[in-house]
Amino acid sequence: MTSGTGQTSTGAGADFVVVANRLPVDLVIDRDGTEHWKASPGGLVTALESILKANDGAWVGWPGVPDASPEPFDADGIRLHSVTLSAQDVELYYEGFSNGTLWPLFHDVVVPPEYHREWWNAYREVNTRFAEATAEAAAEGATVWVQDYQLLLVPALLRELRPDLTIGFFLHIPFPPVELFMQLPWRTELVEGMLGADLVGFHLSGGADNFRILASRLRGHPSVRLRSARGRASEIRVGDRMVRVGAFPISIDSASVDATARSRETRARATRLREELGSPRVLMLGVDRLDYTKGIDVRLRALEELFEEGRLEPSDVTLLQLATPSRERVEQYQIMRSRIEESVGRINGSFGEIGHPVVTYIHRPVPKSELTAFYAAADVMLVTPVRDGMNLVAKEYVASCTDGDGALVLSEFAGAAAELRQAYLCNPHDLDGVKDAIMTAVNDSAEERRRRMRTLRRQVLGNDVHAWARRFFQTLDATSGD
Ligand code: GDG
Repeated sequence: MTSGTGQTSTGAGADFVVVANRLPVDLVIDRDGTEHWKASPGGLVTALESILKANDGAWVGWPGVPDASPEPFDADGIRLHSVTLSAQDVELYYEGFSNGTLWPLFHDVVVPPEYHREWWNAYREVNTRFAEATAEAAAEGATVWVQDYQLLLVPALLRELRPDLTIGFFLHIPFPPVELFMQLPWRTELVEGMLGADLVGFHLSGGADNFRILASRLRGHPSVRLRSARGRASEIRVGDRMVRVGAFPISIDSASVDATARSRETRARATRLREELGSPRVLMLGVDRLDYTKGIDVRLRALEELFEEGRLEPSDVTLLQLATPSRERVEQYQIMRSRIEESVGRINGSFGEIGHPVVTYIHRPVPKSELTAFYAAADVMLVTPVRDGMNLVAKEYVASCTDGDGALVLSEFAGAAAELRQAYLCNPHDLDGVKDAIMTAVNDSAEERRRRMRTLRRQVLGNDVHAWARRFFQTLDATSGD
């Protein structure tokens, strides 16, 4: 059997296939040219691992290095199928259409999206390659789960190749209002691509509503609202098929984060960290991929003004800001990085003391265990995106706050705000509002902070990523069985 990646695969295919831009492992090529694989265990792998193993599962994705085309291989009981991307594919499909067009458009045009036919052609071509690789990897009647905005065309392309499959699609980022989506020269193709799925999932019902309205405006696909036990859903008629659309707010492996945070090593590391940072009265924390949607600049401006106005005493406060490198070849990311680093320098120049900066800024990834210690050590977590599909960092902080004394300042524009109502919510476009939320979080009594955190922890520990995947599959099963 020849796969869409031009490689030979063996066996009759998998009963359950996940399709995502990236494989759950990265191919690493050392300086001397030797190749090895490194696990990149994201939330999705954690959520799907047991289902993948129990169902003869496979994963289709890009190994993260241009032109790499390894044979399908097994890793931890999951069969991995690589889709080969050339350096030009990475530039046009990934950095271009995915991250220069769709990402900013779907995040409320925080920066202007660019529309280039060359990017679109590459996107369509690469999506076709993913669909072909998946068609080869899936057994007769298999269930396929396509992930995210890089692969919006895959559901329809795959259905054409393999009408026997049950296809789910989940979008990890917000789905924009109709008025914004309509800017896309290729809007019809993209919506039809998504409608190739049996179930289209979003984090929030607002995204699902936007999609439903768009599908009926653009192509006259009629839709009906459904009432389900777990909230609203709807169905869209596409020819003789019904496509179900619903909200499935993603979560984290809460129990595992909680256990790591409780461990003796983490607690010791958290104590040491506070000492290393000069034992501040208030330790604030920001953890983000360095992305212009995350509002790192917003929180820095808020802090700077609070220091200037004397509402916060610099010697009392330290902000630890972890900004993991991301999409570094995309121009808007370079611009944002310079702006953030300039602010950090300015704030430290004005308010830091020798040996004691007020902002400690780290621009490199840290190990997961270290990250959990950061969460456990922090008094106030700052999550201030101008738009975010969900924001798992907010949930990870809550799960790590095992002593119950911590405060989450959370943007209303993060999907997580729909569930985490007891956070110190703020509008990131209203700087005074952000400052007030930070001050309330700092000045509230320990009792009030604990009361809020108790409710937040109930929410996060009671709704984990396993429940998320279960709900999606139950709905997908019900949809395909109709
Ligand atoms: C997209 C959507 C949605 C960060 N730095 C390090 C590190 N991280 C981990 C965090 C967290 C993850 O990365 C980031 O997840 P977010 O949800 O905050 O944001 P996106 O990357 O933008 O994710 C988002 C998500 O998809 C899921 O659907 O919530 O809205 O934009 O898990 O912990 N992990 C380690 N070192 C780091 O330095 N180990």
